[in-house]
Amino acid sequence: MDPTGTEQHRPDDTAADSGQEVLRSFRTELVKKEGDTVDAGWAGGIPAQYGVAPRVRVGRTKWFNLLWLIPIGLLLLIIGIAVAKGIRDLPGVQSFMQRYPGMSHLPENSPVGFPAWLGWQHFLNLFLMTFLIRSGVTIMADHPRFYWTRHSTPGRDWFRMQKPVPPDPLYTAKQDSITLPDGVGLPGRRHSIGLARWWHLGIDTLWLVNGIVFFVLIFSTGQWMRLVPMSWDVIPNAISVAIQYLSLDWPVETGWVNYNSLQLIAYFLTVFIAAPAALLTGLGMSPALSTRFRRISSLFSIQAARSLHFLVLCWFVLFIVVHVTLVLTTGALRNLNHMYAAADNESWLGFSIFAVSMVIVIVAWVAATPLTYRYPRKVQKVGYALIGPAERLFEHIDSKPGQYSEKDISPYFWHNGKYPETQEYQQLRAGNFRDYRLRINGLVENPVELDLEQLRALPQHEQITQHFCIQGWSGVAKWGGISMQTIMDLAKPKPEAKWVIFYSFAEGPDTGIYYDAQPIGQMAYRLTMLAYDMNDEPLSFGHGAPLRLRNEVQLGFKLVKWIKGIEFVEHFSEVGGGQGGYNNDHEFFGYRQSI
Ligand SMILES: Nc1nc2c(c(=O)[nH]1)N[C@H]1C(S)=C(S)[C@@H](COP(=O)(O)O)O[C@H]1N2
Ligand SMILES: [Mo]
Repeated sequence: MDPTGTEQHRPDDTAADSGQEVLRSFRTELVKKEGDTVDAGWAGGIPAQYGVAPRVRVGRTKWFNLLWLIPIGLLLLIIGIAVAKGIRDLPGVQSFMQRYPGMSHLPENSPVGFPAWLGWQHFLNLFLMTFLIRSGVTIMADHPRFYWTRHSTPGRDWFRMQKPVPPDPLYTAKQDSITLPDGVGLPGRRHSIGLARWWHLGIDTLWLVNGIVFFVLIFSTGQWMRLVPMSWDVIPNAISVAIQYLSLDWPVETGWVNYNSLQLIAYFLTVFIAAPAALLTGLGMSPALSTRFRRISSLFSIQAARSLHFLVLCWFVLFIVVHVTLVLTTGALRNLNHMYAAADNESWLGFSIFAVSMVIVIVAWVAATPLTYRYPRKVQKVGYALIGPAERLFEHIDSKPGQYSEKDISPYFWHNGKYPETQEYQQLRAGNFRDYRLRINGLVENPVELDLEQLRALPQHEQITQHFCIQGWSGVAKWGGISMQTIMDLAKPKPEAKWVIFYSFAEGPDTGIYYDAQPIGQMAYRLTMLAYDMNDEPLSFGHGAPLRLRNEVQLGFKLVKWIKGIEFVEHFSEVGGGQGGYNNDHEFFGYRQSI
């Protein structure tokens, strides 16, 4: 590491004049982001880094490159066609197909045709899904690995789009992140997860509203009967349809009245299984919910939720590819009239409406990334307006203490962030933090400076909890230190104090020290603490020595490491860039990201 030593704000005779020093705010060491756009200097000038083709682990150490699925899929398709053609004329198959022509009977009262609202909902769904998928993949690219347990142990990932984790013990998750081409990701640039999350969570609320309207309408109009298999003969009928497709003698299209059974199963799975699963697995990734609902999260860990969320995406992508192919190859004009003109004929009307809607989709697709780079602050604001109410709801969930036991502690705990390089910090570290002082000031009755001995003399608090980095990895560790309540009892915040700022010795990627603001209400939570020990040893350099924050209803980026000061303020807008934290100021994260 290169000690730049650009900051020398702690005079050597600190102890002597600590009387005034204790009142001095560290906010002068914060640097505002220059220009509110995303440009070449993004995230401290992090260079583009493309990952590797997606791979799935087979056995303990072998990795299967998923690009092989393309030739394998084609080969299987050809074999399938040959087999279907070969068996279709066999007498047994013939009588099977007569018995099961490919469609289940509908109830007498089921509706015929498609209402216009369905066309609108279908379009909105498609439109919103383009943003959801692109931003979702961008979030994935920030930690391009998947795991099944809450430990994100290198080599135990089941999927990766990145090389194996190098042996460097201080390798960070940020170094591990990968770039997506701008038109693919939303926005796509390496480590643009803050903006991708606004898109993902913000659009998601709209998608949910559209979905709720859809469910209400299909149940109130009887349209649901056309989407739910009501007899087991749907299975032999689906097999029959599969034989008809594969033997290239396709079933007669009757979608206006009744879907064929294979179609029915695909639609049923998409509407009633995949869409709710997308929501549930999404919620399963919430740190606030997973620490609160311990029982569920011990069976269904945050990493399992993230893996399943990704598999749901794979289902949607597969569905979209097959669905679009079949719509366009089984009588495109009639099919497009069904969904876009609510009519069952072969005029060009449906196609024309479809074409206009596609222009809208394509323009939005092409514009989304450049607009995000130009107006990231707006994306942050609109995203927060959309998802903020739900986030505020979750952040009032206080988690229970004693979350995990010793045996749950992760064998590997990722590092993240930018390490402190200032001379001030190097000197303290060289002196084993003998000269370290934690400064607590701002809107408090009793501003104080405490050295490590004094901190260790305060009542000790321990907890075993799960850390969740916004990038996607997690890990369980035991933390030892001081409950924030103890600090509050000592410093006595005034009634005007509503936010607590934590300042770090370390700079962020864009220069200026790292900091974060937290609502004072969360400081009284049983699991909010300052940690000086990790897994029964003094906190290591990489994990934040000598002191770091733990607040278990917040994501990792809020948990400032290498803390040098705590300041109680009325509102965070007076501090730094005014957005509530370093990543909020510089990378457009949210100040409330409990989910
Ligand atoms: N000072 C400082 N604190 C920081 C960061 C940082 O860059 N600087 N990164 C944060 C992020 S993004 C995470 S996930 C956690 C990582 O903590 P760990 O390295 O102990 O796993 O620290 C947080 N605290
Ligand atoms: Mo993080």
